[in-house]
Amino acid sequence: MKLYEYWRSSASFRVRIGLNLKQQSYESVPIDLRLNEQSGEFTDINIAGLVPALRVGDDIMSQSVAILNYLDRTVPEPPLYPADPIERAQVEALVLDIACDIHPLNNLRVLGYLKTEFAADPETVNRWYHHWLEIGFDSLEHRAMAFKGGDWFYHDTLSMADVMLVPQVLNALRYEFDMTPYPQLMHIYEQAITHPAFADAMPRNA
Ligand SMILES: N[C@@H](CCC(=O)N[C@@H](CS)C(=O)NCC(=O)O)C(=O)O
Repeated sequence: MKLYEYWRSSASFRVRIGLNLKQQSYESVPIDLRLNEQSGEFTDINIAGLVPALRVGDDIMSQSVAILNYLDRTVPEPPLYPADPIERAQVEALVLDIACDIHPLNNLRVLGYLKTEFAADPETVNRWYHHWLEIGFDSLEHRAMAFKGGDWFYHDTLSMADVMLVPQVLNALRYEFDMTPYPQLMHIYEQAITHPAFADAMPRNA
């Protein structure tokens, strides 16, 4: 397998965690977002110009959640979702909270567009970033407590919810977002990054 990725990309980080959890070896193909490589030849791999993408033989998959779901179907252990349909839907909702309602608003190209098309200065861009993160994390903190408030996001069992949360929290810390109002999210993050699958996937080790 070949993973097209950028070391600092949170969507790539999700897939690295999944590959580690499933103990799958892969070749990393770096796509440097600072050099805008995602808009060059890489569009032959993913026409959307976004990392990550995973090549398996002649087949290419995009979208981190689709890739992780593929891994979960092909390598069932350890499972990324609960077996019970209701519980699975609850974990999927946490995944979508992050993948659909938080991450896209703060993506590189969105922040770049604010700068180039609306002349937003760095402080304004930061306000935008923090605003959407605050709305997203406010509800995630409540959900984390409702789902028992243990060491992992959902009922104290490692799941896709953690695979999604950890890169999003790391990204928030990088953008100097105040995590004080989110003690449970921070607790999950801090204990998760001691797990080898998460620790080895951290951007510094990519
Ligand atoms: N929904 C996509 C999001 C992918 C995405 O936004 N990737 C970012 C890095 S985290 C990217 O490639 N950004 C390039 C850009 O914004 O130009 C997924 O989960 O794979």
